[in-house]
Amino acid sequence: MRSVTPSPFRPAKSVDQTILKENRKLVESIERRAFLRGTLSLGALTMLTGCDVTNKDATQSVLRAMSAWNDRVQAFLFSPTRLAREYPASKVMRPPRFNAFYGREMVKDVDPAAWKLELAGMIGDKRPWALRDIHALPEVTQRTRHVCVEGWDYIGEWTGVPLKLFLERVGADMTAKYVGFKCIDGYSGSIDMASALHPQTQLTTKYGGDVLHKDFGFPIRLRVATKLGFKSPKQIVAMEVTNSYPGGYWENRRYNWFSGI
Ligand SMILES: Nc1nc2c(c(=O)[nH]1)N[C@H]1C(S)=C(S)[C@@H](COP(=O)(O)O)O[C@H]1N2
Ligand SMILES: [Mo]
Repeated sequence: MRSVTPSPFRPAKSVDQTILKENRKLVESIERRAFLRGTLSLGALTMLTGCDVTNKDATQSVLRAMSAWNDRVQAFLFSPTRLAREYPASKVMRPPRFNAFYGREMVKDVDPAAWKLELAGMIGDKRPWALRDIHALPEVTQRTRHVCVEGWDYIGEWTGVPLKLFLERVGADMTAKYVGFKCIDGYSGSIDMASALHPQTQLTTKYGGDVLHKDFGFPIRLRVATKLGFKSPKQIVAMEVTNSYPGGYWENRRYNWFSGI
């Protein structure tokens, strides 16, 4: 991770400014280490808020301010051209490691003939896409590291159409702020446009050279090599280009929105 030079930390108004000012160094170091995990200890929270952590409103507003600060810093540091490291084929894990907000036995089957990708928002041609039309688009392969916020990771091989190419193809407004996704299991997620246009961000159809297994996103999933795993929705059914912040399943549960790695 690149280091962050001291930046103005802007806490919520309800918080004692003096305490935050005095502890700025500490606050920033705790905050840097904690944002990747999306969690803070009770002790750290007490330090940050300078008050009883059972005061839920003050704690929440500090966390919200920190998360917003994280998003701004990360968006600022993000380089649209810097590539995530790629690995040799021998390092690829087969099968990959499953994760979802529910058990594997609950993963839904998808009928590829009936499945459609719905398009919404700032897109010129909003006609839904059939799977065979997505398969006909040019694909690229990447071998990169998938990092889950829970603290595990693996190297995988994903093949699919670069999201940038797909966005161009449907006439998306590339000046929009967000691209949002909805999934068959009720999961959702959203990314900033710069990350959507990154060369390693793809709509994935294959893992390790084979058609995606449903557990890993069949028929299509997003793969964002520059972000934590929860930013790559699986089994996508709808995509939206928008200027209104779409949030997402974990994003709405307080995970840091940008979550760059
Ligand atoms: N539809 C859907 N996509 C999802 C999730 C989910 O619960 N549902 N979990 C996310 C999380 S937290 C991770 S780490 C990755 C796991 O991807 P994998 O099973 O291919 O390793 O999927 C992400 N995409
Ligand atoms: Mo994850």
